[in-house]
Amino acid sequence: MTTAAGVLAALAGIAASEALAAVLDLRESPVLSVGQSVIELTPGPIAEAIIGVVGTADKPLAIASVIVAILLLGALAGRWWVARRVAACALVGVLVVLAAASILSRPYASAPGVFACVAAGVVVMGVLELLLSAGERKPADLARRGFLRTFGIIAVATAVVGVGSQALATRRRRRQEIEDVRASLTLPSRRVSAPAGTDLQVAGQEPWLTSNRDFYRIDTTLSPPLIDPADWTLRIHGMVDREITLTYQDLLDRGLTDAWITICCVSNTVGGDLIGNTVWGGVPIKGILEEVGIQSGADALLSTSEDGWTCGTPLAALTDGRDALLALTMNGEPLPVPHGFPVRQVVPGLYGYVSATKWVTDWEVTRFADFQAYWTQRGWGERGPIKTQSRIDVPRNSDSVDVGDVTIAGVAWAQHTGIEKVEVRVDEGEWREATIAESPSVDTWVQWKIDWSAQKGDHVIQVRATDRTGETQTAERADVLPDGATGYHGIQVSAG
Ligand SMILES: Nc1nc2c(c(=O)[nH]1)N[C@H]1C(S)=C(S)[C@@H](COP(=O)(O)O)O[C@H]1N2
Ligand SMILES: [Mo]
Repeated sequence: MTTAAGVLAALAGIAASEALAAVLDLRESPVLSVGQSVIELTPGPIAEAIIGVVGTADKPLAIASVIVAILLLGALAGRWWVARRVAACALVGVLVVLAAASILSRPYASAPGVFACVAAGVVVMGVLELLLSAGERKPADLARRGFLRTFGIIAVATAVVGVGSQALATRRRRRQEIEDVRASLTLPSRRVSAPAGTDLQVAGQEPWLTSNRDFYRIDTTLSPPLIDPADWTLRIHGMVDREITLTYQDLLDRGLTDAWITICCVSNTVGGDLIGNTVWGGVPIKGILEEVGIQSGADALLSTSEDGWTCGTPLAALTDGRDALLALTMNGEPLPVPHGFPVRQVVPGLYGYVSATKWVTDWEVTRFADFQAYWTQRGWGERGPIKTQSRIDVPRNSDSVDVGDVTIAGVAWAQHTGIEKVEVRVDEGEWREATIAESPSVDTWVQWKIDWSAQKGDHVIQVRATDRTGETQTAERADVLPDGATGYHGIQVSAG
């Protein structure tokens, strides 16, 4: 019993240290570090003899022997725990000190690494205490049952933590590999700044050009797919004359087109911030579809991502000449991993859920009548054209402003139609037309601003936009479900 408790306590300690190493993102876990130290401290001739026998398995062998040694010493600590507590604690303490010394002697010596060793020691003693001390004051029968139950619980927890931390560590390494590949790519488009006149530079206003870092992110994945561009392919099939499979290099060979496009989420509430604007670099989807030849009767492109998310896009929007792209870059950089690296779709004028497939790997040309995509299965609209909207960014809702001159500013969007005018009213008075900034295309949002002479008291400010077909956004409030929110954005401020 005491031996089993000791071994389990040692395993729990190892699992805890591995978990901390994974969570704290350590270069080496304590076990790995001690294994390295063992290899380095093994005298040359002995090391050579070992390598002669086991070959390149010397590293796994070193780690395995470290683990076996820890388990044996754990068993010993278990046997000593009840009768020779001080000796048992000292044994655990010596192990912790040795592991910490090993960590500190490594090139990437780290305080968190030492912390992981100490925590492991605490876990070992905690488990021994739980398993072996609780039974001391109970009749043998009860004690045995209690021991088995506690033993089972700790064993399961140890297994879960152990496996989980290995999985996390593996994923971390893979993410780093993909980030390194991404950083080493040199693509033919470069980071750019906002074209002149697009940003009104009103203090507190969101920039016209959204940085990759600040770009909203929406997807159904818990952790983004990690795809090496060298392995990426896009299979195109369905109602086409020729099935083809494209590689990343195929796309690069076609040359990248840059386009300013504001994308937004159907879940963006009135006044919300699930919207961002940047320059995307990619290959026009239209040309690719012409190459494969769309058969008559097809009206949809069903795209699937590496993680199995699906999206149905009207073929009309992909072939009418707008800048619908298979994008490789976002503001001149390879797509960030969370935004679809290595390749995603971007289509002006459609909400993301029906157009902007990230990590896209499969295209089926088909009919809307023949499938339902991820969100349409869940009650969202089939087509998802973006609704004209406007938002007040300055002042903020509930702000206090000074009496007198106040600048009201914000953004408005009607992707692929363009914004004709933006109007603002205070306290349901007359609509007054705001100044609209420049925009390089009808596919982006525009900034607007207007001066207001605030009088003392509380006020309600509202905004509305009119698109270039002359249609003014509706005042009628609609929820985001099923196909996008409507209504005027309004804020309350008090002037004093
Ligand atoms: N693979 C995949 N692509 C996806 C999604 C997703 O869940 N999975 N979400 C879509 C939705 S709803 C939106 S609004 C946009 C958001 O893109 P972003 O995260 O780059 O801003 O991605 C779209 N592409
Ligand atoms: Mo979305």
